[in-house]
Amino acid sequence: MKITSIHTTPVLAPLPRPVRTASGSIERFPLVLIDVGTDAGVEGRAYSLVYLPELLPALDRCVAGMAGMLVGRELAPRDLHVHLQQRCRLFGLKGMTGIALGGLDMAIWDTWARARGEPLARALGAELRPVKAYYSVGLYDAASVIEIAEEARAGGYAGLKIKAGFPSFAEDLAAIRAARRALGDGLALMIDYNQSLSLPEAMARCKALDDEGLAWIEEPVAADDFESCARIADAVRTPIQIGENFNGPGEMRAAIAARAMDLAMPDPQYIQGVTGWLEAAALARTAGIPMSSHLFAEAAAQLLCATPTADWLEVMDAAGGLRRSPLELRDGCVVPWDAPGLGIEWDETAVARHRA
Ligand code: SMN
Ligand code: MG
Repeated sequence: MKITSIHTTPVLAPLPRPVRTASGSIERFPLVLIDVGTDAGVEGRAYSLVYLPELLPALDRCVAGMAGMLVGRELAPRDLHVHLQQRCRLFGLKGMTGIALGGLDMAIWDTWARARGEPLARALGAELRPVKAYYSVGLYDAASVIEIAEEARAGGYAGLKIKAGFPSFAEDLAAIRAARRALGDGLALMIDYNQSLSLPEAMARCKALDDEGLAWIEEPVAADDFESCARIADAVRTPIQIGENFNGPGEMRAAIAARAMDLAMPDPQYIQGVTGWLEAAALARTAGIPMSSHLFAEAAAQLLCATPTADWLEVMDAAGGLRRSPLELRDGCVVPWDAPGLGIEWDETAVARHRA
């Protein structure tokens, strides 16, 4: 089966509310939808995303340019991944090219699984099963976080992740304690500093939070500062979580070697797609590290079924406003769709409405 076309559509996907973090705010999610056509009539799709609308045109052109390297080739996901890696070796697969590779790789694997009429997880040799999920939101203070915590409970999630990194630690602590009170003891609570702290400030705040019963503290310092992450992980009992910024499985291997984290949460596009995720899952298994997901809930629901140390699925549903089907939550878990591939079907009216 050969690839005959790959089309890209830049969109600004609607969000129920802006995602405010200590390192910037996202009002709508800039996505590049990727649609693959084959000479057998099988079609597949996925998407890439970037956090800044100003960069959406560049990502769209980058995905389209790399897509052109695949048209006319056999639909063999692993071979196509190697081909793109080789073509881009001189230029490098960091940043825009890395996320374009990730999005294209997801779309190719989706098409491959659809050609087999199976959900991706089953086509990879794993059975579908519910995956515990947490509701992921932005930065909320002690007053506004209560409504968010109630939404997490009402939504059927097993946990809630809030952003942290207010100007004062007292504000962080107040929001965390308010969320904990509103959640009760049954739901997990995680926080995410989005790389906003210096090492001394991170050490102070993480130590001061050690008795708050947090499931993890995420990206306290710069994501690529593995040495500082390792020092924090050594100094506090609360698990330190990083991974959304691993540019491919090679960076995850380096982070594991540096003992930078207790937990890992690759992003399906940054880790360079299904191919990169499967390599990362093997690294997590050999290192005994629980592995969660970042964004891309549709792909994560399938991939975590095929991840030996699978932990949490993050639900910040970037593409939810463009899809025909909502994610299905049951008993604190996302139930992966028993549909071919990743199961993404676009609502074309919504896509047209939000086209950039
Ligand atoms: C995050 C990062 C970028 C966009 C949205 C959310 C955050 C997370 O780091 O872990 O969800
Ligand atoms: Mg994060």
